[in-house]
Amino acid sequence: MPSFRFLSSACNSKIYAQYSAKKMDLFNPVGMRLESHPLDMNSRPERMKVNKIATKPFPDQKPGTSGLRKKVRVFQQPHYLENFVQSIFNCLPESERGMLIVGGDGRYHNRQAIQVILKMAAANGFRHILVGRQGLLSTPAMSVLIRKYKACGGIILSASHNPGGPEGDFGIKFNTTNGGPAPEKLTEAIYQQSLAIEAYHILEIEDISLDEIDSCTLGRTRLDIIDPVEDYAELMSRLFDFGRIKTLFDSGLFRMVFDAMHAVTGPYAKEIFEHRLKAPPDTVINAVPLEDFGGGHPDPNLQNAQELTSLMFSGEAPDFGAASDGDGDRNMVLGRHFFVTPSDSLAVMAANIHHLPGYHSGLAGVARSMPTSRAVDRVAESLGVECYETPTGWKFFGNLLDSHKITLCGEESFGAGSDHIREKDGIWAVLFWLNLIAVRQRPVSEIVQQHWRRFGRHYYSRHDYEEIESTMAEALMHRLAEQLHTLKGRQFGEFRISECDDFSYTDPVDHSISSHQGLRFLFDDGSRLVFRLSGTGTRGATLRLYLERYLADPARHNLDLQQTLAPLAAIADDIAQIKKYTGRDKPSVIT
Ligand code: G16
Repeated sequence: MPSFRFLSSACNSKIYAQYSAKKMDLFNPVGMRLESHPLDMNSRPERMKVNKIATKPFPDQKPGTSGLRKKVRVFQQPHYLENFVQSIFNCLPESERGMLIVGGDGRYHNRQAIQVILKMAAANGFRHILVGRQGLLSTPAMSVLIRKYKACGGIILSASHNPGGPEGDFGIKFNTTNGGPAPEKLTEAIYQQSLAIEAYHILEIEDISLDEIDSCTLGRTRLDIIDPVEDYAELMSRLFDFGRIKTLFDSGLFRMVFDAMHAVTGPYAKEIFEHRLKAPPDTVINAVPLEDFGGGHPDPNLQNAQELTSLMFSGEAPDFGAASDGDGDRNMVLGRHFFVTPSDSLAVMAANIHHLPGYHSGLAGVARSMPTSRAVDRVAESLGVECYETPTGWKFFGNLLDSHKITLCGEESFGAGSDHIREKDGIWAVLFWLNLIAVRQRPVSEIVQQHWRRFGRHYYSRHDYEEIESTMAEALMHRLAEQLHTLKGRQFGEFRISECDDFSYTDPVDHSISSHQGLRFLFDDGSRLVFRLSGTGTRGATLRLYLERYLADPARHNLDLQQTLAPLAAIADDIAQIKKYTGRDKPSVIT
């Protein structure tokens, strides 16, 4: 168990004083079972008042690719957060309301939302709650904790890589008992609950201080404020060869910079890279989590991680650079003057995983989201293991991981992970690369170029058209889908469309079907175009165009990326009329 301190504390005494003084009545509006508290606390269960608050449904609480994401001010509407949280709880049978874990990425509105959730969780009969100190927990750490302590689930407050602050975004997602994002069946059930909700339940208590590691009781619920880093760091030290990575830093010849982007991974990175692996104290930059991420956009890509990117392409560039996003599940890795695309990163990981102590037995299989480049498919083929193609969204990897069909998975959207948890994991990916560099004793650029020589290079890029009018975005997709049957076989210069479809996925484990997951166009030469609308934006619609071109010849592995993809971008505009529908003559973000 984590290092809980069972002391009578500020947290305890404040609450006890309040409730013994007011002698409030506990009633049980949800008919929850009030068996005696299973845990031997240094305190007695207090009688606290549970309020049943009447509410009306909001029509817009349908979770997207990853939970419910909206502008902060949407979440600040009275009852908005409460309705969604109660809808989650209503989907959990009372008998299963054991341990709940709560935490977030520290963004604006986190602190207020966490107080509401703690009070609601206690009122709804959860027997035990763990919350990260200061309300902080990265998404991967949440997954670690749920699995380690066999919790019935966790609530993460984050809008991931979306900007924060009063004008920024906020989000809430629920992870289930396997530590992974709620599958579609559950998110749909939560949505249906939100459309029918009439009341929610909440304890009437003052806010709880979350600043120190501590324990207390909320009525019959035990609450532990825990170190958000400890369990996560401990798992990482078992997966990777920390001794070997330490020698890399000890040598004094290897320099790394990790940009935490003022988001949640600052404390994790400081502990793991600087304290445990003994990297120099200035290795982690922008390490203090801030409510508005210091005004930045906590999305680790070449455009948003500007400080790191400039450094990595400067004369002062260290050997290795990395960054993670708002909630710590995304990663970007760079060598000196060299960017590793997330798709290539996944393929290199797959080809080298046997070098790492936590993965000696190699790969059971791999998976990638459909728009992710097919670089990893080639590795899987050469290793003779299955490569699964899933829709965008980490939740689709859950069943494959749980049934041991895959060991490693990843997405073009700067996400990679393994069967160690059920989320993508930013710091894990950075440690993977550090361990690999320590074993191979080669710079990042050489490791990747060697990989290309062996497997060929998939030139790959994503063009985003953000905040376009939703009706126009849907019209573009609709028109393109209607043309699928006429486009098959069409020639565009040297490129010919050999196959095209509206991607549909049948989960090999539970056989559930997810349709309309993006439009794919495959070309004779192995090139590919994919169109889909983002499921994580909070304003208008975002059209994502994914471009991929495969070149096997090593003499053509050092071409300019966007120039190499330009003929495909022109075909994309031709078939989808992007300029006409979006009103833009170029993408807003290119990654
Ligand atoms: C989320 C999901 C990812 C997905 C990404 C992009 O990431 O967890 O699985 O790839 O969104 O989704 P979309 O293309 O629909 O915007 P994160 O890091 O935002 O949680």
